[in-house]
Amino acid sequence: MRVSAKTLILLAMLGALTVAYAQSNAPPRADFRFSPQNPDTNTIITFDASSSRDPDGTIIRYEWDFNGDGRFDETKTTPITTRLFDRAGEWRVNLRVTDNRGATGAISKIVKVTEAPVTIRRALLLPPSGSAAPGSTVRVVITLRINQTMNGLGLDEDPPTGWTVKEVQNGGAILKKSELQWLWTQRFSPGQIVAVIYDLVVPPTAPASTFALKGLLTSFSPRLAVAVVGDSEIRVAR
Ligand SMILES: [Ca+2]
Ligand SMILES: [Ca+2]
Ligand SMILES: [Ca+2]
Repeated sequence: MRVSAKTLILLAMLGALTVAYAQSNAPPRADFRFSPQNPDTNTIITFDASSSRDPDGTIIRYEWDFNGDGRFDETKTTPITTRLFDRAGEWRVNLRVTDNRGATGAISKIVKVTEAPVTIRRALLLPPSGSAAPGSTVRVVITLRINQTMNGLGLDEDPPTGWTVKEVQNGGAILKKSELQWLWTQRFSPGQIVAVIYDLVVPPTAPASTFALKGLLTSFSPRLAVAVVGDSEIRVAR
């Protein structure tokens, strides 16, 4: 069979096109939403990037920079994440998505965070493994940063049922131990920091499971009731 030069050129062109097609990869388009729209420093914000798209493949990585410094603070393979902002401000949140062939897309949005009258956080001091053993002690540190003049502050914590509580530091409050409730009679001024510390003893009989801690901060003036945010789960491993 004789193949003309013209046919050979056509075949070569077709081959090049096929290679180019196989190698081409449309980049993904990044997009995200967040809610609520007007968070304060005690609001857990949900960031949802599931409206990001890759026209010819799938998105395999979501990288988040929450403080606009260009360094990613969190990398996930799923599109939804949450964040608390400790300080008020207009935070630039950057998202970079990566598709299954390594191409990226990015988007940036501003999240306006206002300052709550009092910013409250719970921190749990757990072993490096991240879980607690039955019979061990977990230290709980609750920090209040006062941002407005406040009167009649109260804090109520609800540890898992059957866990023993040991008071460590009451931050100038009166502790009603039966309720695990702290009450302050004094007036607080902006800039004051208050720390309440207590220890929780994991029952020796506790099953391997995850236990939730709940807390509520209330104030008489301004009238306020806000859930304690921050660390809220203790994983028990046997
Ligand atoms: Ca792609
Ligand atoms: Ca960052
Ligand atoms: Ca309580």
